[in-house]
Amino acid sequence: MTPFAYTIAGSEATGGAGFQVDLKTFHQLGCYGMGALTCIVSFDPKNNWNHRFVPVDPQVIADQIEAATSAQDLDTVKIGMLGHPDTIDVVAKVLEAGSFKNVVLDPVLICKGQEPGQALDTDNALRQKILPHATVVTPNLFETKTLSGMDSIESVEDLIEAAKKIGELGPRYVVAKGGVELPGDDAVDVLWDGEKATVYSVPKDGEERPSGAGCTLAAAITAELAKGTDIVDAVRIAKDVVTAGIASKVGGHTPFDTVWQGAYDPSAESEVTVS
Ligand code: PXL
Repeated sequence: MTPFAYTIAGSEATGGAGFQVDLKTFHQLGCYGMGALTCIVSFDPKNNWNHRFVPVDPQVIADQIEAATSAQDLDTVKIGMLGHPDTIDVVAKVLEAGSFKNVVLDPVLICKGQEPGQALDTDNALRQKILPHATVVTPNLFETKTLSGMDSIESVEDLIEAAKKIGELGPRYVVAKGGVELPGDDAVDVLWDGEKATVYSVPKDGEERPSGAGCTLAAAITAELAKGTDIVDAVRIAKDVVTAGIASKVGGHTPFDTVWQGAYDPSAESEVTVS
């Protein structure tokens, strides 16, 4: 039977992040993609490509989730950008009902263009109301520092330490991403499962972070969990999808490139070293 993968995320109108990336990734990995839109982000080319952000009405978010979960038995969901405390309340209620076996949370903490006060309320609500329901959380280096409370993360050992601290906040698995910012020649991610750390490495491909890498990683983990893949392999496959997508990144009239999910070849040998 076709596996179903579900996302609750925001639209990013250029197709380089958010909901659009999630559906492309689900499809590339053989899942039937479905989702609820939480907000609409339209970058502003007249203003340095900053974010213009519009939240979707909370009742409309609830209606979308009702439609999808009534149409199919969904057990795996990715949570992307929520962006507003009212959105978080709606999604928290859905997660509290406990019908999802796998909840993959990409903890998008900052959206440029939001009021700083409201952004802080959103971050706090995410931490208090969504994070405890996550099966997997996938913070980038900035989010890892924020969620762990560690001032500096300069090594793989620091990244493991931070992942352990985030694990204490509730999620079963923590995938802390070093990305291009963590010093060293490799892009390193750490999976903490409550008992041990698994370290995933590939050589860095440039020093810029293309748009959509984080969304692609979390969506690919979601797709693999929906297919029944175990977490250690799901993270490795997801990192292969991102690595292939960065090698074939797409440029445009934007100051950033974006990851191309269609570049991933499941029959190719893995590029990721796992230890
Ligand atoms: O990459 C984080 C992200 C997620 N979701 C949406 C976004 C962005 C970044 O721009 O716009 C909708």
